[in-house]
Amino acid sequence: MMDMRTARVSRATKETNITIEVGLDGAGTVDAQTGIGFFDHMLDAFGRHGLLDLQVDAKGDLRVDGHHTVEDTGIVLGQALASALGDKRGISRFGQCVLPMDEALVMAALDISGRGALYWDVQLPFGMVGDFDAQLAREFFIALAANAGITLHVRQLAGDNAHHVIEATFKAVARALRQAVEPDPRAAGALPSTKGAL
Ligand SMILES: [Mn+2]
Repeated sequence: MMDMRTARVSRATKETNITIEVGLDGAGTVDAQTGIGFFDHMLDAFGRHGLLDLQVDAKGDLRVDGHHTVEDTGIVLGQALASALGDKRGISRFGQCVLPMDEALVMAALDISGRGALYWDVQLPFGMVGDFDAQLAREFFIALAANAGITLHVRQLAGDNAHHVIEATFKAVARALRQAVEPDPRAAGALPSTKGAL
């Protein structure tokens, strides 16, 4: 049995002030307060379907727009995930999910590689979903992948409703992440890498 893998990260700039607590071995209990209702809805889905315990307190310069708040939340969540993962011994490392949500179908595949990068093929329209700029979904995942040190592929296979496509994206990444951070019972605590480092 691994120790509880949790982290708390705070980050303050002239644009945002964000504190995130995450538990990888959680129950999907989420309290997300970002001032952007649709983004709170996405973080709620992310924690619930990733079985993360997640607290997000983000105060950003929403008088400008949501960009800094969403991007910086991705940075801090990525840092918190990396910290909670610790030395990464015994994890499954890879995860994937093809997630349907009504007409939308989104694939996520990820590798907790230590090399953070997003490979994104999702066709989202310009414009808002509620109070959330649809373009910010990509910005969030760029920041998350870079700061968590995960190789993240996200690919839209179908879908034309922006709410569905974005929500399917968050859920697919969450399910893939849940698989990848899960302890591999056959690994006996070893690091899943041939080069001895992740
Ligand atoms: Mn929804």
